[in-house]
Amino acid sequence: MTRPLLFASDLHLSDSDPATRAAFAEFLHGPARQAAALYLLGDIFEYWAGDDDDDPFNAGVAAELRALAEAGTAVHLMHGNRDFLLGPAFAAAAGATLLADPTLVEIGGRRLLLSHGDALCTDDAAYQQFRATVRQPAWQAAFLARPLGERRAEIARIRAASEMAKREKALDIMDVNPYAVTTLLAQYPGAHLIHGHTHRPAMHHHEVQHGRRERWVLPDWYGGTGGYLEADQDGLRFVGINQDAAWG
Ligand code: LP5
Ligand code: MN
Repeated sequence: MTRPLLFASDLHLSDSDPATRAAFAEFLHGPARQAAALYLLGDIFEYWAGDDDDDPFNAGVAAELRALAEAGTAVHLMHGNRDFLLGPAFAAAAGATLLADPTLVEIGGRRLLLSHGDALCTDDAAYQQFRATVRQPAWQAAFLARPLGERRAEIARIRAASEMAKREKALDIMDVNPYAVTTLLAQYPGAHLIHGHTHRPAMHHHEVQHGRRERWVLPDWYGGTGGYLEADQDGLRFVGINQDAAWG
């Protein structure tokens, strides 16, 4: 029996949702211990202002991830659109590796392409423009050079602007674009896609290069409920946390 790989995203961990924080701790001490590796595919935190943020909440999460890594489960982190400033200091504290988006992994002869998913929402032009700005290394360096308090205030402004903007957007532009999905998968022959971000857990099929590829969309975590995707030599399956996983 090979130990499984587990995939989760969009936990949005913060002080203001203690039930989800507790559910995550239980998950790290339970199913995650049996896994060969845990992949957290972005938006692990509600937002990330920089690795120098000394909030003990963050240190607590890092310590629990490190304990998991030290118990023998490899921990991998990918950036989301809310925590793309997670850096090498946090990764080191968490005993984790930071993955590029996308990253290809393999288990049981299956190729799995991992992504947060926001880059595939190509119809959301305003977001893609914002993303292109804030993902520039020079821009990030300048932002991180500002005092923590200023950064937090700027993030609060952006979050408010984002919430306003989302209210005006049609639901379908905030989902992945099918053409962006097939274009990405065409670069990775035979691979299936796993992503989060949209909070629309499901398994979809896409025709790519005369083959049928799967796209597994991870659930978000909220108010103590959540879920993850498990992959082993027998295949992939959703597992719910404090709820039924009726998505697959
Ligand atoms: O996260 P979610 O799912 O609610 O919404 C996303 C998109 N919004 C975002 C913004 C984040 O939620 C909040 C910011 C996190 C902290 C970032 C760290 C530090 C950055 C420092 C910046 C100074 O990602 C939302 C999508 C939605 O997903 C669905 O895909 O629609 O996108 C928007 O709403 C963006 C708006 O359309 C346009 C941008 C508004 C903000 C403008 C502020 C100007 C700042 C200048 C910097 C270039
Ligand atoms: Mn996201």
